[in-house]
Amino acid sequence: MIRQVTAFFLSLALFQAVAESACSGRAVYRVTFTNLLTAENFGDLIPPNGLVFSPLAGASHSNRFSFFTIRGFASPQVEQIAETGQNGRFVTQAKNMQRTGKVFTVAAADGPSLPGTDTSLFFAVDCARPFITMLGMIAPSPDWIVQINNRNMFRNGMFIPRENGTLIAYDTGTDDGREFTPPGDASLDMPTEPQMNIVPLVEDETDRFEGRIVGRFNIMRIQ
Ligand SMILES: *[C@@H]1O[C@H](CO)[C@@H](O)[C@H](O)[C@H]1NC(C)=O
Ligand SMILES: [Ca+2]
Repeated sequence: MIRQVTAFFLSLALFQAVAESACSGRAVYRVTFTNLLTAENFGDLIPPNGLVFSPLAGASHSNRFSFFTIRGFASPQVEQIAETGQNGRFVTQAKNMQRTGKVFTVAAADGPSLPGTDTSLFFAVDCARPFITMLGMIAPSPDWIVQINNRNMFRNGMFIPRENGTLIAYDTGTDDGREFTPPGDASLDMPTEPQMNIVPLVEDETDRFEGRIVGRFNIMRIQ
């Protein structure tokens, strides 16, 4: 019995060694968000000039750190992005986390993604930090974001070559507003008390986008 158990743990250790050694090197990804929030696509559902994505921010990181998860609470850093479009607190947090080794690349766009346009950020990943998180506010809005989170670039023994998909709106759960109101207007700030989870906006029956795709993401390995 003891011998069987020992053999089991030995083979488990061997398996883990093989699994870990299967990853080596690093890769660089270009992550592009396309903003589809144009009047042409959404008509009367949104303001006539469309909606922007606030300057996107993101990071590559390990599985020991998550900037946010869907159905979790927004951090103050994510709340700042969701309600104001400013990513300063997120970027500061990510840079501080770089010193712990849990975050690899931190990237932020220098301007918003206008309706109908793309914005790309670049992230290096390695075996210890193969995850990418990137987000921006749908602006103006109360607390709605587009995002990819904790997306693993190392799958089935390789750094994936590419991936694409759709972006929907998420409600960050920190403000109760339902209108496309200008940011920074304190009279329109309606804090959600108590704070709610980050959830797809389509789960709210008043979803202004009626569950439609508000953007696309495209991930491409470039190195
Ligand atoms: C998205 O990915 C699918 C499946 O890999 C592929 O067929 C398609 O060409 C990609 N689209 C874009 C716009 O890259
Ligand atoms: Ca909300």
